[in-house]
Amino acid sequence: MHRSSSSFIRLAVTLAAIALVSLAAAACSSAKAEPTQVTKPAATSAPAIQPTAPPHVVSADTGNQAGVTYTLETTIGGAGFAFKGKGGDIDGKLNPDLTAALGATVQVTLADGDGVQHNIAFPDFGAQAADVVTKGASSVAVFKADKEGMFAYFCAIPGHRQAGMEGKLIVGSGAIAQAVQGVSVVREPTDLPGPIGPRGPQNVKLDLEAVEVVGNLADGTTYNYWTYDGRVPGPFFRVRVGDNVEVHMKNNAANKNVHSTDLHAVTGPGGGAVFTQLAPGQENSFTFKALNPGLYVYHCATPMVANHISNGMYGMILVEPEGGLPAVDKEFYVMQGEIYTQAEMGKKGPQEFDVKKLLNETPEYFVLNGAVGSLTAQHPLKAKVGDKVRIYYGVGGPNFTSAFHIIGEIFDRVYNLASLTSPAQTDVQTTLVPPGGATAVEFKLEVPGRYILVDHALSRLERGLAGFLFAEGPDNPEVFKGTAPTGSGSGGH
Ligand SMILES: [Cu+2]
Repeated sequence: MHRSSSSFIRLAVTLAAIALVSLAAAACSSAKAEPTQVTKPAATSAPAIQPTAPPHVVSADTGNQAGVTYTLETTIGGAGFAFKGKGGDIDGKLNPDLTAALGATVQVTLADGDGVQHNIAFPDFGAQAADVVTKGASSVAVFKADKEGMFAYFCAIPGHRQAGMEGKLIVGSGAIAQAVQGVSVVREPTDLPGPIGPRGPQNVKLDLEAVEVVGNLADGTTYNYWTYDGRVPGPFFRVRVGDNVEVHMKNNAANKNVHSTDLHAVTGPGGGAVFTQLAPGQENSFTFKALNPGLYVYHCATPMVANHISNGMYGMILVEPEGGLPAVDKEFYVMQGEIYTQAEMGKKGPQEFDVKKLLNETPEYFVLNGAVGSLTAQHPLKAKVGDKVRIYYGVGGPNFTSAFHIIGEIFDRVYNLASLTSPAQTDVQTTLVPPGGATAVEFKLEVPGRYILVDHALSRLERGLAGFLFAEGPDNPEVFKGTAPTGSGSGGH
C-alpha cells in the first residue's frame, strides 16, 4: 500500500471487495479459526432423511431412485473459491454439475480442503450442510430431489458464491438443462470502431435493428432480452461534430413488441423516437445534425420505456469534437444496467420480467454489458503495463446512478458527465454516472495484475456487477510491492 493518500476506509472497502471477488483467504481463516471442528450432519429444514447410500458415487444415470452421493471439497482456485469434485465422474472438476434422478435421495458431503469457513446450500430443496471451518472437517446435506429441473448449489457464506462457489444440480432429464441454454447477449468491451481522425463533416448512416432474444443472464439462467442487434449494449456509434447522420432502424419481424430509438445526441423532439415507433417487421429512417460533441446514451423510447431499457435496449454514440480525442492505446465500451426478474437472483432456468420490482426500483441483478460474468469470466478487458486506457462508461439503467470506480486504479482524467469540451478532471477515485448519462475515463497502467471495475455501491457487486481489467507486463516495485500473508493461499493476481 504505497499510496499514502489512500484513506483507511477506502483501503478497507477495497480489500473487502477484493475479498469478495478474488478472495482473501487469510483474513477469513484467521478470523474463524477454532481449535477443533466437530463433524456434524446438516442442520436443515429438509425432510429428515437419513443417509442410507454407501459412501461412493452412484451414477444418477442408472435411474437409481434409492440415492446418489457426492463429495465436494472446498478449494482455492479459478476466480477465487470453488467446490472440487472428489471421486466418480466429478473427480477433480471445479463446481461440477451434479445429477440426480427425480425422487432420488441426494447426499452431498462437504469437505474443507482450504481451511476457510464454508458451507453448501441447496435452497430449492431447503437443504444446507453445516459450516466447515478447519481443513479436513466435513459436513453433510441430505435431501430428496423431489422436483425436476436445474437448480443452484452454492456456499452461503457472504461473498463466497460471488467468489466462485456455485454449481448446478440437474434433477431428472438433461433435456431441461439444455432447454435453458440461451445465446450470449454480451457485447464485448472491445467491440467499438476506432477514432474518426481529422476529417471534416460528412453524411453518415447508422443501422440499428431491434432484436428480441432469449439470452444467458447467468450460468444456467436465461432471460428474454430486448436488444439492439442482439447485444447489450447496442452497437457503439462514432460520428463527428457537424456530421449529418441518417439513422435507419428496423424492428425484426420475429419480435413481439413495438420498439424505437431516442438518441441523446439528437437535437429534436423525442431524439428520434417519434420517427421510429416501429411494429415488428417495419423499418424507417430519420436524419439529424450532430451539433454537440460528447458521449451520448441512446435507448428505446417505447412505453413502458423503463421496461424496454431494463430489458437491454440501450447503447452509446460518440460525437467526436473537431480533431477527435487524444490518442490512447486501448479503448473499451462498458455499460451498466439493471434486470428485474420475478424470481430472486440466482434462480436457474428461464426468468420472467417483474413490472412491480421495476416500478419499485428493486432489481434482482445489476450487470455490465448485459449479463452476470460478462466482463469477468467471459470477456475481461485486457491491456499492457504502460498502456494508456480509455473507458467509455454509460448507464442504461434505467434507474440507478453508478459510482463508477476501478479497484486498484485512479482515473488520471475524467470527462465528467461525458462532456468532451470541458477540461477533464484529474486524479479522481470514483465518478458518478447518472442513468441516461455517461463518462469517459483515462488512466495509464503502471502495475501489472487484475483490476476490478465496480459500481462502488458495492451491494451491486453481489448482484452481478463486476468487470476485470488485466494488465500484463513486468512488475513495477517502485510503485507497488509487497508479499501476501503466509498461508493465505492467495496468489494475489
Ligand atoms: Cu423497445
